[in-house]
This record gives sequence, structure tokens and C-alpha cells, in this order.
Amino acid sequence: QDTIYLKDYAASPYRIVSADLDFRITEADTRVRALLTIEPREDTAAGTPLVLDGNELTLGSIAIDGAPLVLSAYGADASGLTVFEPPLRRFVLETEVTLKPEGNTRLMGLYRSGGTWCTQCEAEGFRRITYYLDRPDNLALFKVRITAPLNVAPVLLSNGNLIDQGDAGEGMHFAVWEDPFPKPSYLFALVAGDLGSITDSFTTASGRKVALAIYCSHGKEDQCLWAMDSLKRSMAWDERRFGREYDLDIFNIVAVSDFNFGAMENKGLNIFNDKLVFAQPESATDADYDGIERVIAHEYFHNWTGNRITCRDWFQLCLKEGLTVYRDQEFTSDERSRPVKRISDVVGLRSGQFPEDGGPLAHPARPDQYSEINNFYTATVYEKGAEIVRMLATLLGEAGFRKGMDLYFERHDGQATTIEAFLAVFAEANDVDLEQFKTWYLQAGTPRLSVSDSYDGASQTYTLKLGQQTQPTPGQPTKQALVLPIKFGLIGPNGSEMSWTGVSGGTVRDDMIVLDTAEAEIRFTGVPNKPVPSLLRGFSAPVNMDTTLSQADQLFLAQHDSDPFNRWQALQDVGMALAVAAIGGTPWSQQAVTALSQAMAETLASETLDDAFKALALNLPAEAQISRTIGKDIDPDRVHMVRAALLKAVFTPLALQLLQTYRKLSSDAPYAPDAASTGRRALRNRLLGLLVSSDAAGAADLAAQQYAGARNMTDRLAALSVSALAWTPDAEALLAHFHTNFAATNPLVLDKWLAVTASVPQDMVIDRMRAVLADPNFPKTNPNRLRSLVGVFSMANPTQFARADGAGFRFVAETVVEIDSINPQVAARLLTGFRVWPMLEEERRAAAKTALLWLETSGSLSRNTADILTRMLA
Ligand code: HT7
Ligand code: ZN
Repeated sequence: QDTIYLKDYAASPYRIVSADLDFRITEADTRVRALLTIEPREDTAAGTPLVLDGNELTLGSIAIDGAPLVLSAYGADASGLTVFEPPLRRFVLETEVTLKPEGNTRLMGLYRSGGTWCTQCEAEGFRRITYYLDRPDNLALFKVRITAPLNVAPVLLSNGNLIDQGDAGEGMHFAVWEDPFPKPSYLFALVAGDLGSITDSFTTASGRKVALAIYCSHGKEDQCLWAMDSLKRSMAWDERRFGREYDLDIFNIVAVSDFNFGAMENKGLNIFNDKLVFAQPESATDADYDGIERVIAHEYFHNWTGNRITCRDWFQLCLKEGLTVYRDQEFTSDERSRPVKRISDVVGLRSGQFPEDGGPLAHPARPDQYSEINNFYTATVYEKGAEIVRMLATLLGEAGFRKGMDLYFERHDGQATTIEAFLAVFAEANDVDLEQFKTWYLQAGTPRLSVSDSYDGASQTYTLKLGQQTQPTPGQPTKQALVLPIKFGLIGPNGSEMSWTGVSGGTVRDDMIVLDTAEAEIRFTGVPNKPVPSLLRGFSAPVNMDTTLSQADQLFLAQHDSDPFNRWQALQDVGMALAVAAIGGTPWSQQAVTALSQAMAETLASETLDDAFKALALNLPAEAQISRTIGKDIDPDRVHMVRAALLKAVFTPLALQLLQTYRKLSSDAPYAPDAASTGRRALRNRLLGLLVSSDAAGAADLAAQQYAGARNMTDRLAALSVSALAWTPDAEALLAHFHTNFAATNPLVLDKWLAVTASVPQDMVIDRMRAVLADPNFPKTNPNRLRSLVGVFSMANPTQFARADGAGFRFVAETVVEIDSINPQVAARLLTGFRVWPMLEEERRAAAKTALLWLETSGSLSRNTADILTRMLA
């Protein structure tokens, strides 16, 4: 496979200045005529060929400035077009190709979803539409004419403003769209179909009225209201928080049912996976409402961080993605509960990004090489990218961060730029050196932060010893020290914050230690009592922290820390220590479990903590998190068994309190997706989960009752999941009932049934999944369905996926081969579930390797899947 290196970046010798595209869509095919105005760069030598990207294209005709090219003047094949000696001046290249969107199961370029023609161009899909300089540093003005049959495609959309429309004869009609902002080809979009819509408007801070519309299949309009509400709040927030106004008169969103990703930020025409648009209480859960709000915001925020300022090349992907995730996280924090959002994001980071960073697919947030860019839309680029921006904001403070962002928008608007340019604006605006900080973008791996402390009463000196170390990752055998902002507090015996009179041995700025060396010994003087340190408050740096605190100190923090994140973390740490020790052969003491039970009871009874926080706190670390903490020779069955036993030991004594609180939280109020209502449901469903998984008397019946009486999908699905995971006597019947009554008629609800089915930690699960896939009606071309079944299985069913007999690995490997010929992007992503394999115990490791080696010999794999497989086996 060809590897592309960052160091080889070079500007193209030609620029496409404008693109005039004419799409003629019919049921049979789509003809694309492109008029590209092209000019050579100042330093381009005469005779330099013009090389345009193409993918699976067939050239129909070609001309320059209206004159057809002779055969010897160009070379064209499915993967590109070369004009050997183009004019050394501005010229217009005219090409024509014919596409077959109906047969495009890769869902890149122009394809059909549920009858609607739609496009996906990021990262390299535009080259499947026409020959082009399909790279993000070519910004061009686009004008798009779409002609299509009026009866099947009354709605014709593209980027920018609608400048003309009308009848085209013979049952056809047309629309012409013009985008006034130069953009890279990956932001191009076109939609043609028979769609319903809801409309609204937003008036910007400067008084411009923007017409908003969300398009969807007919009959789903009333399910788009939450998305519209989220959009308007996002628009207002970006003005308030970052001073960013929307810049066109129209903002359109289209929901489609076949989509490789969550959504796409095409200029003025966002295209969404319908699961991130449709919401109604009977079929969408609180998590769905959350996801919609977050992704609508995310794509909208890209208008400035991604579209107005884009990436010079795909190595810079986290320039737009990490920054935009940071912005959507801040939006949710401002709209809802900041601590709850932070805890949820860190749970996601630890379960999604840390395993990537510690496994065979580890790569820097800004990679320096790739063979398939679609495999780099990863948790590292997105979530770690956001953590890096968050650390920048922590180090610079809110005002300093905003100064840098303002300068970024001012200096780079209309440009395709780099991480270096991004860091430079913060350095300049704040007069700081960010050279070492940049290492966060370049170095893969999660640092381990070690901590030990001592207190000398005589001199009232408290000493903190800190160390950081990052393990080697593929291609990076040695690691440098990073800049770690460590927010902290010292807590005195009465539970309140202690101050100090002097500090030496390290950089301490107010409540933040900045550790930028491998080790530091920081001495705080004037500390009257031995404190309990609360470190890494708010998870101020994405590291694994080894704590040496005793269980008593952890529980003290859980009760007294003013930082809610660390209160939650302390409870997690206590549970983790007990689980890890037991898995290693040291059973927990009754005293230790009782202390944790009491802390959980106090948390639940607290009058000050909110419900959503309690729902997160009343839990033990997930099995996967425990496995990662142990790090090697993992037997998932043992982890599962020990965690289940610990859960019972901790929560059985609290059964009455759990049940009473569960009952108190019941409500007849109509469904609302606000933070308080969502929190209440989250806690109630958590309590149900605890009662069922700790086998409390009557708990399984309670779950069945909740399922039957549920008035919204959140409560119904929660009851179904806890029953299925614990495999209660009712589980089978509930799953069947859910399928017949809710899933059979709604594909997004079917996804929930598939996900629950795939998560059941029982031996029959693989046969059931095979039966689902064997059903001729199962749509293997739909990414949502596949991810809900196979993706959830490999990521969220550790005991069955990593079965010692290898059946789980084989099932996923076989599915990957089959799907690879339909949609390589989806297949490659399904394969990433194997990333845990090096950390398993010997027998399972061997079984996983056998499945991977089988995959290697299974025939011709796509570039996407082969890339993941090669790295997985390296
Ligand atoms: N920027 C978008 C990425 C995306 C994408 C990438 C590969 C293949 C299909 C895709 N669809 C969307 C989404 C985002 O991060 O906002
Ligand atoms: Zn994004």
C-alpha cells in the first residue's frame, strides 16, 4: 500500500479557482459536466502536467477553453486524469462523466439513500463525482446546476444560495445554487429527492435573518423539532461564546438513512445520519436526544472551525475536529451540567481513546503518515484532539484562550492551515512559548502520571513527587516529557481547602501545577496539617494517574472534594482497587466493601448532588476499564465474574434504599429532554440496573414491570437492557416483545434491539447474531444496522467477543470480509474491535491472531481493511 507522508506535502502546481458543475440526474444514471477554471501557480514551469484525482470514473468528453482535447494530450483512467501540457495561463477545463449512484454501496461520492440522491465527499469522495484537485488546500467558488425528474426529486439542494430554479421540460426541473465562499471539494454537497421539511429562522446578532430548514422523509417532520431547537441554540451560543455569526442566508440540514458517519458539515447544507436528527419520546432515548443536540452543534460549529478555516492537508484533521469537539463539549457544558458532561466525556475518552492509544492502532493526534485517511477519523483525532485544546484553554485561562481564538479567526479566515499556525496564534496572543506543548499533537500514547507524597509536621512542609512516563507506541520507541496542566487542591482534615505560604521545586500557578519534566518534587510550605491531595481536578490532562491514596483518603475525597469530577473519580478508584486486587487473587475485605457501600449510600442520599451525577457515581468501573487497568493477560470471564460479585457485595446491603429512591423518582410528568428530567431518569434507571444486577428480591419483576409500563423509550430500553444483560427469566420474552412491537417498524429502534441482542453475555449470542445476518431482509448495506449488531458486539461484549474458543473473533472476521466488498469504510471500522487482542491471556490471544491471520488470507481486502489489519498484526 502506498503510504502518504506529511513531510512530502507540496502545494499543487495548479489551482482550481472556480467549479461550475452541471448534474443531470435520471433514474438510470447521473451525468456530471464540470467546467473548472484553473490557473498555474506563479512558479509552475511550462509543460508541468495537470494531475486531477478520480475514483471509479469514466471520462466521457474533455475540452480546454471549448476545444476538445486530442487523445494524445491527456491520459484518463478510473483513478485520475492527467493533462500533459496544459496552458500556462488561466483556462477552463471541461469534462463529462456518467455516474451510477444506485450501485454506490460505499456511500462515498454520489449515492442513493432511500430513493434520495445525496453526496458524501469528506475525505476523498468528490473524486468519485468528477475529476478534480480533491485536496483540502484547493479552495474554489462553486456554482451547481441540478436537473432531475420532478416527480422523484422535487427537492434539489446544494451549498450556498438558491439563485435560479424552474421547469426543464419532459418532466424534469432544475435548480441553480451558488456558494459565495470559496471551499475545498470535501465540503461540496448535493441532495435531490422527495423530502418533507420543517422550517424556522434565526436572526443573527447583527440582525440578519437566516432561513433554517431540516429535510427528511415524508411523515418524519415532527421528529425534527428537537434538532431544530438544538440548531438555534447552537447558533446563539457560538455568537455568545466565540463571537461567531452564521454567514449565509440559508442553513439546510438533510436526514438520510444510509450514512458512513454521524453527520457532515458541508457548507450551508449539512447532511446527517437520520439517527442524529429524529427524536420523539416513544422511539428515542435521552442518550439519543443528547447525541442529536451535540452533533447538530458540532456540525454547525464547523462552519467556522473547519469551513471558514479549513485544513491544509488531511494530516491536520484534528485542527478542525479536535477544536470542534472541544467547542461542542463546551456548548453542552454551558447548556447542561458541566461536571456531568465532563465525567461522561472522560468515561468516553477512557473507553474509546485510551485503548486506541495503548494498542496496535495508536497514532498521534496529528499523524505524520497514513495509507488510508478514512481510517484516521479516530477517537485520537477527535477526542484526544479536544483534550489538547482543553489543556490549552486550561493553561492560558479563559481570557487568554479567547484572545488566541479571536486571532485565529482574524488571521486565518478563508485559509487552509495547520496545527503549527493554530498554536502560533495562542503563543502570540498570550506571549508564551508552546513549542513543548506541541508534542501533544505529535506523540502517541497515554502518559502515566505517578504520584507520591509526604508530610513533615515539624517544618509544616508537604511534598508531592510527580513523574510522567509514556510507553512506546508503533513507530515511536522513545517519548518526550509533555506539558501536563494538573489542577489540584490540598484538603485539610476538616474537609476544606488548605492554603500554603510557599512553593518550590516546580511550577505552581494558583490551583494548577504545570509538570513539564519527567519528574518533579514540589514542596509546599506553611501547610499546618497533612493534607489529602486532590489531583487532576476536572481531569485537566488526559493521563492515567497512579494514585497511592489509601481507601480511607479516597472515600474522604468522595465526601469532601469541592471538585465534583474528583468526587466521582474517588469512588471509581476505590471500586477499581478492590476489583483489580480480587482479579489478581487478593479478595476484598468485608470492611473495605462496607466502607464503599456506605460511601455509595451517602452519595445517593446527598441533598446537594444532582441526580445525573449520582447516576454516574453509583457504579463500578466498566469491565473494559478494569481490564485496561490490569493491562495484560486478561481473562474477560474472570473480570466479568469479579465485577459482578463486587457489584453484589457493594449494593446488596443498599437494596432497600435503592428501591425506595427508585420509587420516589417515578414521575407521571410528560417526557421532557431537559437536564433535570434526563438526570432523574438516568438515576432511576441506574438504580433499577443495580437492583437487577445485584439480584435483589423482586428486581427482575420490577424491570419487567417498568418495561411494560414505560411511557418513553428511555425507560423502556433501560428495563430491556438490564433484563437482557442479567439474562433474567423475562429477558427472552421482553426481547421478543420489543422486536415485534417497536423494532419491526422503525429501523432506528431496530438498532436498539440489535445492540441489546449483541451485548448479551451469554453463549447463544453468536448464533443469534448469525441468524440475524442470515435473514435476507437484513440490510447489509446500512451502516447503522451493522454497527449496532457487529460493532456493539466487538466493543461492548468482552466475554463473548473474546471467547476462548475463538467463535467471537471468527464471527467478526467473517462479517468483515463480507461487508468489505460492500462498504470498506464500515468493514475497516468493524475490524478495529480487535484492538484489545494483544492484552488478552495466551489462549484468547492465539485465537484472535488466528482470526486475523485468516482474514489476511481471505482474498483481496480493500485498502481500508488491509490498512487496519496490517497495523493490527504489526
Ligand atoms: N467531518 C465529518 C467527517 C465525516 C466523514 C469522514 C469519513 C467518511 C464519511 C464521513 N462523513 C462525515 C464529520 C464530523 O466530524 O463532523
Ligand atoms: Zn467534526
